[in-house]
Formats: sequence, structure tokens, C-alpha cells
Amino acid sequence: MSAALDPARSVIPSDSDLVRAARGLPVSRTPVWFMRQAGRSLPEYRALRAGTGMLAACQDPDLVTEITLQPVRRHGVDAAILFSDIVLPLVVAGVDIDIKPGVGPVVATPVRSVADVDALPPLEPERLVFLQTAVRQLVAELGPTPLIGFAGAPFTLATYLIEGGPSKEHARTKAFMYAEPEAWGRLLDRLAISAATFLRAQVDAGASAVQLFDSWAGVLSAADYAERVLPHSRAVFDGLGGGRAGEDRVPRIHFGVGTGELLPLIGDAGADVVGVDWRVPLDEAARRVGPDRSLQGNLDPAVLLADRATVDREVSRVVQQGRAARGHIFNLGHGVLPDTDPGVLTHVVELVHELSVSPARPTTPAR
Ligand code: 1CP
Repeated sequence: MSAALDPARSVIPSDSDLVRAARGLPVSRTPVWFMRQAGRSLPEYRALRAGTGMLAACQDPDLVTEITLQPVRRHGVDAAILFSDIVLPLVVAGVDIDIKPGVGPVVATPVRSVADVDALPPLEPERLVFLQTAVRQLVAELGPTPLIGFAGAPFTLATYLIEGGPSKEHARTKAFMYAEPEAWGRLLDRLAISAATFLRAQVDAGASAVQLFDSWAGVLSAADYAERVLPHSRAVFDGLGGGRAGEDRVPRIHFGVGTGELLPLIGDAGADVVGVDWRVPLDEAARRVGPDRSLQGNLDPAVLLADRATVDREVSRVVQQGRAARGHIFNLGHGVLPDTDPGVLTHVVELVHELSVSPARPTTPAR
């Protein structure tokens, strides 16, 4: 049962287990949500999306609200994540991008020169009314359950713009980064401003936390990441404002795949929580990011396709290793795979909660 439906756990989102874990405060139990928890694995999502394109769905506040709520109702997760996509700020600004089913974002005119960079339209905050309407509706519906807003980090968005669509090696992106350092800097500057605008709109409308997805940053060496990418990701967090970590600003989560070598740097970019994939165990990740940041992760999504005993053993290992971190938000190491049985996700939520109940902060109020 979600906190929204369970009066014994009625708290406000800013004092929820998710927000508390992000700040390194004691929790009643380890909070859990799943990247890509809304979407392909849910039959109710497929029914609702039938006949509506992905980008149209993302800009319809009522559809966004309903799709975002589906996994909260079904699984009792400790957070909702706004149904949207990392390319949406570009689409709203007027860049010709389509999300092709089974493929992902496809860019009509890839960015390959300084002139292409300069031709990118800025994101006007006035165009985000639909987004703020969706966030407000969600906050009202969710009650004590926090809503996570999100945006794509400059590097990961640049891979789509430069490659023209999904790619594995991101070779063209790296070539552009090396060959055209000035245009690269200008492109990432612009993407940072647009990401900060997109996040700020969500926070202003009531989101309780934000996640910056730098999904593909793991293809970079630590030196290139530090010099050519990190300053732009930091600019997103700086642009979001809200002061130092603490009660006065919503927690920030920063996630990428294959970032084992980058974990200390990712922590330095300004987040309160570092998202970790399954390659690095959380106790080792805690050593790499240090004592000032919480961790999110890191069950291998493929484990959910295995037998129940394996699922239980791996969930328990992740919960256990997460205790080494300042705070732990249970998640997968990347998004839910489309073939995942939704029943297994519900089971994982229950199991994480069972394994992590803390006597220090009981789930029912003391008498
Ligand atoms: O429940 C949720 O997590 C919210 C939904 C969500 C999120 C957080 C969607 C819906 N997209 C995203 C972020 C996103 N989009 C990321 C970062 C997270 C990650 O690493 O998985 C990335 C890289 C994208 C880009 C993207 N959009 C891809 C990946 C393509 C590639 O390079 O491999 C795809 C397939 C999309 C389309 C998309 N986004 C979301 C959905 C439900 C879909 C499928 C749309 C459809 O065809 O129906």
C-alpha cells in the first residue's frame, strides 16, 4: 500500500522517507521506486497510451497525471516520477524530434556544426504551462507521496542531438567534443540552461525532488568527464538555485549508467544523491562518493526476469549493502525492462520495506 493510501503513514512529501533518505536523515524504512516504473511493463499504461503518440501524451496534463499515478497505485512505491521524456524540453522549444516506438528519440536535423548549435531555439518558460498543470494535479492527488521531477543532463541530450538518435558508442558525439571544443561548450551551455528551466518549472509547481539523468556519461573517461561535461551538469544544479543542501531546497539525484569510474566526480556536480548502476556494489559506491551524499540503486533490472529466490537474494543484498551509504533509496541500476512481470515489482517494494523497517522511526505513530 502506498503512503498516499495508508493513513498510518501520513506525512508530508517534504518529510517522506524518500526526501529524508536523500538528505541522510533516519527513515522508517528504505524508500523504493523504479526508473521507468510508468510505462511498458503495465497493461493499464498500454491501454491508456493506445492511439496517442509519446510526445503528445507527455504534453497532455490529464494523461501525464494518470500515467504517473498508475505505478504508485499498483506497486505502493515511495515516489512518483513525472511521466515525460528527456527530449521534451527540446521538443517544446521547437526542435524537430520524434519519439519512434521501439527506437526512441529521432532528431530530424542532427547538430553537427557551430551554426547548428546557434540555430537551436531557447526554451521559453511560458511554454511549460502544461507541465506545471500536470505537476500541480499530481501533487494534489499524491498527498504524502513525493513527486520526482526530472530532466536530461547536457551530455546525454547532446548524444541524441549529435547522433540524430539512439546510439551505442556515441562516437560522433565524442568526435564533436574533441574536434569542436568551442561549439561543444556552447551546446552544453544551452542544454544546461534548458534543463534548469525545465526542472525549475517542476519544482515551482511542487515537485519534492529532482533527478538529472546523465544516462550515457559512462562512455567518457574521468578526465574528459571532469573537463568537458561536469561543469555543465553543475550549471544545471546551480541554475536550479535554492541554496545549500538542507531543508530549504528539494533534494537532487544525479544518475548515469556505467559510471563506476566517475562516481566521485558525479557526486561533486552538486547532487545530494548519486544514482548507481548494478556494476558497482553500493558499499563500494559509498566509499567512492564519500560520506556527504546518499545513494540510489542498484538492482540489476535483469534480475527481475529470474526466479523468485534469486530476486529475493539480490534484493536483500542491495538493501544490506545500501546500509553503508549515508542514506539509501532503493531502485534498479537502470530502467524497468519491458518484459518485467509487474507482480515482481510489487513484490520487490514489499520486500524492501519488510527488510528495512527501522525501530528508530516507526511506521505507525507512537501512542
Ligand atoms: O516512469 C518513468 O521512469 C518516467 C518515464 C520516462 C523517463 C524517466 C520516460 C518515458 N523517459 C524517461 C527518461 C529518458 N528518456 C532517459 C533517461 C532514463 C534512462 O536512461 O532510461 C533516456 C535516455 C530517454 C531517451 C529515450 N526515450 C529512450 C532511450 C533510447 C536509447 O537511446 O536507447 C526511449 C526508448 C525513449 C522513449 C520513451 N520514454 C519514455 C517512454 C515510456 C518511452 C517509450 C515511448 C513509446 O514508444 O511508447
